[in-house]
Amino acid sequence: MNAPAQGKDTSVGLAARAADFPILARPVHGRRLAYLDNGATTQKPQWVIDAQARYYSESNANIHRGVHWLSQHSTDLYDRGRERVRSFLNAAHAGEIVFTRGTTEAINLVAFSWGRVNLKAGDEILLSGMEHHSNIVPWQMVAQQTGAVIKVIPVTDDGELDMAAFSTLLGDRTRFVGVCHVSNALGTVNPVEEIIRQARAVGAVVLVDGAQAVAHQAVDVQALGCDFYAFSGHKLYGPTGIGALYGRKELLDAMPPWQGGGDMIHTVSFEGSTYAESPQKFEAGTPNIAGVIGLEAAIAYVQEIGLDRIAAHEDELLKYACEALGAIPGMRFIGQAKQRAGIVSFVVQGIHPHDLGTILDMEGVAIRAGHHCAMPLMTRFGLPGTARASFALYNSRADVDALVAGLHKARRLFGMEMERSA
Ligand code: C6P
Repeated sequence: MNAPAQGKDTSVGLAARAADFPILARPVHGRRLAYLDNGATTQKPQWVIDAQARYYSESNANIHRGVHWLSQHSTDLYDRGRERVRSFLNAAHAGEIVFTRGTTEAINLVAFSWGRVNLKAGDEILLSGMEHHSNIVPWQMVAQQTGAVIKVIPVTDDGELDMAAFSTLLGDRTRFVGVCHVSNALGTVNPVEEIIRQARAVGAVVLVDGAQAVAHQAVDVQALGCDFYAFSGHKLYGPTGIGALYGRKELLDAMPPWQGGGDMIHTVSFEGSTYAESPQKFEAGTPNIAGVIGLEAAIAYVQEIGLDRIAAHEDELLKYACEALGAIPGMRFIGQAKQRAGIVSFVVQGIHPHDLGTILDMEGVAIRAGHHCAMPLMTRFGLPGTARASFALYNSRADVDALVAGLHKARRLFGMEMERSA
């Protein structure tokens, strides 16, 4: 086996940033933690943890309600968070940013507000075959209610979208196209610009699920030309329970609210209510104010480092990992797309992914094993699941080395490999 150079980290200098993330210093099962489950959620830098704590100790009050100073101060911080997300995605107006609990809620908002009003029997919803359940199940629910039909863009053996099939599937009846920017289960970066261009040419509305993209590459929703873009804060070094939906102003303005309550109304009487403008119209009830503060801090953190540097670092780690993992006997990569983000999905012949996950855990290596909430994709590859290592800015070659060593250990435990002599 060609062992990768041990220890020496030639990546573009970001691994030192691990010191910003207190959790990475804690051992797991007595081992140094190699956290490679960033697709599930990233760890949080002290900067984000402090921003949220400071909000509660210095600025906490409900927003949009009080005339008192603290409430106005808290409202200003919340609005600053919206402006930060607007600039992060390069949306034209802050009003095009709706805060949600995360990607899942953002997609449900579109499905239940836009979808229920705009879809009718016979209309076609086109989804990619590598969607996360979050971008499948809400559309199935709306299809059941409206009579719309779901069509699927097939995935090639390399884990890319079959673009010829996509063009053929697009037609007069296509009203909506839903596609992930980056596949959580394969790491494939989809050609979303081209998908959006073709979809909009037939008058379809396009939602891009950016859950696995925003922490790894710069996103410009105006350049993309998408109608909706969804992401979660917790995969972007921010807190859980907060995310955002970008929606084009004309669409958001025309969409009905999907939840009713305080803060989303203009007037209320028992005869009927009128609603606030977007985005308030979609943010019923007291929002996750501290989450917005944490998300704002997380975006500032990422912007300070630079997404280009993060992408280069993760790309270097991906190449290093693919070379090292590829040398392990019985290794099969699932997804070999030409454009990939820092995700490696694989199976090792003769060892169930869950067993791999458990053995690696005992070595301090955290990966994800299973169907990754992409069951139709696993079915496409004839697998119950895969093992997945996903990278973040704080990962280093040492983390990959720990993964490789853990996989050799798993093979030894399964009697596939002898102890290597020193
Ligand atoms: N994927 C993973 O380990 P939420 O849970 O709303 O923050 O994100 C849902 C979601 C939607 N789309 C994609 C492409 C995703 O990857 C995810 C979350 C995690 O891959 C948990 S299943």
